[in-house]
Amino acid sequence: MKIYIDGSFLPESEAKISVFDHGLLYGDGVFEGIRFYNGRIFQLEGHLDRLWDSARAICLTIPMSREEMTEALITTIRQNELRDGYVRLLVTRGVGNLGLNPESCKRASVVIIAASIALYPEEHYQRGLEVITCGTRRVSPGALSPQVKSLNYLNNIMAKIEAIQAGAGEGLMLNEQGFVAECTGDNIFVLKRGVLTTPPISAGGLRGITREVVFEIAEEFGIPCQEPQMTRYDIYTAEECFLTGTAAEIIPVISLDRRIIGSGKPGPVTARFIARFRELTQSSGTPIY
Ligand code: PXG
Repeated sequence: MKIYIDGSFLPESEAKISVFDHGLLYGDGVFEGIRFYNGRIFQLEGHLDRLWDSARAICLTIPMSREEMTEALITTIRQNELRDGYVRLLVTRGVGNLGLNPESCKRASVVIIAASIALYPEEHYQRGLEVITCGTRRVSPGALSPQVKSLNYLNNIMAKIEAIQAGAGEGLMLNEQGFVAECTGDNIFVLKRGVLTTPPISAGGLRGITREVVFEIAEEFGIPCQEPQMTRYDIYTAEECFLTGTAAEIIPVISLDRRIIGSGKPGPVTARFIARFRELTQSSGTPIY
């Protein structure tokens, strides 16, 4: 594997970041997780928009242009001779001294890892996921906007640990008011009486790129989509439920807190969304080769 660090391509054993990088010392930095399929980068512009927005929100200057970033991404994938996989793109605050002040960091570092992804097991898509509600609340937007895809994912990790300990496939996170925000690394949708619903961004979830693609598919299908404040009740009483994320794509949910959702099997409308999503991943995107 060849890893991009600040313009160089390094083998895995040499791809290292300083212990004085504030990305490590404080989680001070931002990232994106991007997929490429069939030799094309999926939803590249959306990911770059979000990366630049995350950086701007934390006063971090990305030390290259969007065009240079695109070039670096494409070159990294080419160097690894991949056509399908996952890219982890990080921008860290860079090397500084032992103190919070980011001004001690002279230059941000850019790291790009392109890997062939370990997909979620196919049985998860066939059988559907069991989800539990986590006690850990999603961090409040007044403390740190959940729109910043920062290198500090402890809030989500604490919730993920709860889900794992409960033997669940994913964990549902509520906001401080008890409304549904999202899952630890995915957005959530439910279907009921022909309407698709997902929590509004104001509830504290990330504006997921896959979430946006699902809106487009819903429009294509003529399925109305709403973003009301949601509670767990709306999920318990749904006919179908699924999660969306770059890693998971679209994955059916069959229970929440051991209460069966709908028939207890992945729903037929969910299956249509999955099929259309897979078509889009195979047929759209920024060419790599
Ligand atoms: N919410 C959170 C908190 C996320 O981190 C999503 C929703 C879905 O957003 P996208 O844009 O991917 O549709 C994410 C994204 C991983 C992994 O390794 C997690 C994400 C993306 C890629 C990999 O678990 N989370």
